[in-house]
Parts: sequence; structure tokens; C-alpha cells
Amino acid sequence: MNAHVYDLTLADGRRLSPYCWAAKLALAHKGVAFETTAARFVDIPNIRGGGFKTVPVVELGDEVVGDSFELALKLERDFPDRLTLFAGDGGVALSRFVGAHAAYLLGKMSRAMVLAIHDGLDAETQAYFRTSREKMFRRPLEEVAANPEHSIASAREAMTPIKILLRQQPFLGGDEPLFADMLIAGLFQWARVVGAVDYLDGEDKLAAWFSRLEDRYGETLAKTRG
Ligand SMILES: N[C@@H](CCC(=O)N[C@@H](CS)C(=O)NCC(=O)O)C(=O)O
Repeated sequence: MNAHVYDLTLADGRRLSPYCWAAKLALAHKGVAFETTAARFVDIPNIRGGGFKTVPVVELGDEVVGDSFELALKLERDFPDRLTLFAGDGGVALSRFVGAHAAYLLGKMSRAMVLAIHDGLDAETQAYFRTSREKMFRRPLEEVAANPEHSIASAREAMTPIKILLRQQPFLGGDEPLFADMLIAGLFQWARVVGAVDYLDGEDKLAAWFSRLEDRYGETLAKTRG
């Protein structure tokens, strides 16, 4: 069975969404081949005739999943004999915590990236992005991005629990990567694709962890344009 991923794109085809990256890594982990269709922010409401507010949207045979975590749960149910994404029910619960931490980090990491993302979009999508993000941040994008050194330092500080954990084990999942690793890896891949900030620079433990993920999912991570 091949999967199909509606994958968030910049105007030049670069695929940016951290949640789409987490979904693609989960598919790769389970050995499910997939193709992608580029979707701009403004295309999301029209995916498959409507009904979705966010991507990834993933078609798996006759079924459609509109959430990266739900996708990972479904893959775990459908392919129990392949490499695990959760290592049991406790792993699912703990991955939800990691997902919450990823959402928190996304907010922190995005401040220094938000103008680069805006500038990478086509004009129609820029207008949507500016309005929706200014509503989210409650201030103009230029103000959000005004103090990048401070924002980057604050994002790096917020990564401390992950850095401490990676002193003790090769992956967030332990000896092997789990979906928790993919939730966080999606953020670093997003930053890499956008290119405005190198959050791995000077972070030895994080950089070594990301490179271990590249050893396993290099083909997936290299397809930055789908
Ligand atoms: N819980 C969702 C969140 C996905 C999500 O927030 N995706 C963002 C892109 S990173 C999105 O589609 N945003 C649409 C928008 O802002 O209009 C998941 O994990 O799949």
C-alpha cells in the first residue's frame, strides 16, 4: 500500500511543515512508501474537496488521516510487526507530552524564522500567513522577528530537557528512535529547510542525534522538495 501526503510548501517547492516531516518520518519508519502533493497554506481548505484545516493530510488506501499523531497511531495499529513508533501504551502517552513540548518549541523557534517563511511564500499565501500569524502573535510580524538573538537564545534554552536526555541515550525513544524523535526532528528539519536559523549549530548532542536520524531516514529527509 502506498500513501499519499499533502505536504505544506513554500513558493519554490520546499516542504516546510514540521508536522508533515514527522508524518513522513513515521511512514518511512514503518516502511510505507509515499508520494507527496505540494499544498500551500491557502490550498489546505480545498484538499480532497474540503474539511481539513491543517496538514499533513495523509491518504492510506481508502482511508484518510488529517493529523500526524493520528497517522502514527494508525500506522502502529496497521503494522504491529514492523518497527514500533511507540513501544506500547506508555509510549503513546509520553509521546503526547513530547508533542506538547514540540508545539511549545515550535512557537519559540518560529520567532526568528517567521519573516523568512513569509518571504518564501507567494503573494496570495503571504497575505494569509501575515493575517493568521499576526492574530496568533497579536503583533506585526516585524515586531515578532525584531530581536532574533533573544528569540534564538530563548528557543535554545527551551531545548534543554532534550539536550540533557541525549547525554544519556542516543534517541528520545531510548536505544531506537520512536515517534517522539520524529516530532522533535520535524522541527529541526523545518528550520533547516527554511534556512534562516541553524539551531543545530554549536549543539553537539542535538547535531549528533539528528545525524543518527539521517543515517536511518536520510532519503526521506533529503527530499526537501517532495
Ligand atoms: N495536530 C496537527 C497540527 C498540524 C499543523 O498545525 N499544521 C500546520 C502546518 S505546520 C498547518 O497546517 N497550519 C495551517 C494554517 O496555519 O493555516 C498535526 O500534528 O497534524
